[in-house]
Amino acid sequence: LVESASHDYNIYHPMNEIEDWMNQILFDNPDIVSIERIGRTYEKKDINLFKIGERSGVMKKAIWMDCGIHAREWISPAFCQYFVKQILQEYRNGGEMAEIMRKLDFYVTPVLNVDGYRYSWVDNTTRLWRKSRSPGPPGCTCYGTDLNRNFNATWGTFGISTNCCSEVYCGTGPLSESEAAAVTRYVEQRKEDFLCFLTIHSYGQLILVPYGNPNFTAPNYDEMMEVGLGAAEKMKKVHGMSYEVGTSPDILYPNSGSSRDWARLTGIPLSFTIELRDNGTYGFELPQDQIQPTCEEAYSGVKHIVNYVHHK
Ligand code: ING
Ligand code: ZN
Repeated sequence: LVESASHDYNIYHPMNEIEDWMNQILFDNPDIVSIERIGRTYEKKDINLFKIGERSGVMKKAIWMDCGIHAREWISPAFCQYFVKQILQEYRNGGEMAEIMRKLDFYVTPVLNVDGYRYSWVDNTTRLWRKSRSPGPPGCTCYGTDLNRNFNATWGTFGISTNCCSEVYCGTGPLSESEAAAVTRYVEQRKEDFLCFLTIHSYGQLILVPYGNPNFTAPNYDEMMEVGLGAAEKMKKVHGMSYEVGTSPDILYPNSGSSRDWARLTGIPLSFTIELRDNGTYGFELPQDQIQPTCEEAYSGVKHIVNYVHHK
């Protein structure tokens, strides 16, 4: 039933192959999958989103997941691909996931930073690109804004740089980047329907909860910590890997302008950043033989969060 059998989930794929795979998934599962373009990148490439769930007469609640906001974090789009394959398979098998997908839709963007991701595939010299690919402001010759510093969440305050050559350049203003604006516009438009916002990164093996700004605490911080700790516990059971749970100021350092913080601020009750493997041995260049185990453990963590949302 679920075809796309020719797609190898244990290797990293360039953007054109991910696009072909998306179309194949749509072709094979037209009853429960649709694709929507949420916007265009600086280089005028489509940013495509899957909507996955059983069709229903009423507006369904939904869970958001984006991958590949940072170009070099190749394990992140690999996880979105695995996640989509897995929920479709489980839906067809009629288990717990079929039940969940009657009630909830999954909105999955496999690659948000399309320009950056394509650039990271050009050659060895661009492999570790992180940012978008828009040119800097007049007078600055560097390219790219850190999309995870560009959202409207105490923008430009912590963990950022105003130097356009920096890896954490926050842009000329909130949502100066079309990619961040696309997510914001799309989610804002029906934000009452989104029960949970998940944004997938690497590396560090962390589950981060809002906020990156140490001066603010989410009203349901305790709830998010409990759900996050539950997810980490499930993840450890799969291959024994530990994932730390907390806010970024508590675990590492403060930041601002992240999509996770913006999602919670705009009213989505649960919001998490998941930092996949590893802990720095290979960093962003995680070997392909770790794709499967990383996806298996992450899936088990995400499933814990999804189950919580479903039963809440
Ligand atoms: N890390 C995230 C980033 O945007 C983060 C999240 C922020 C982690 C602050 C730790 C501290 O920088 C990655 N890897 O992108
Ligand atoms: Zn990242």
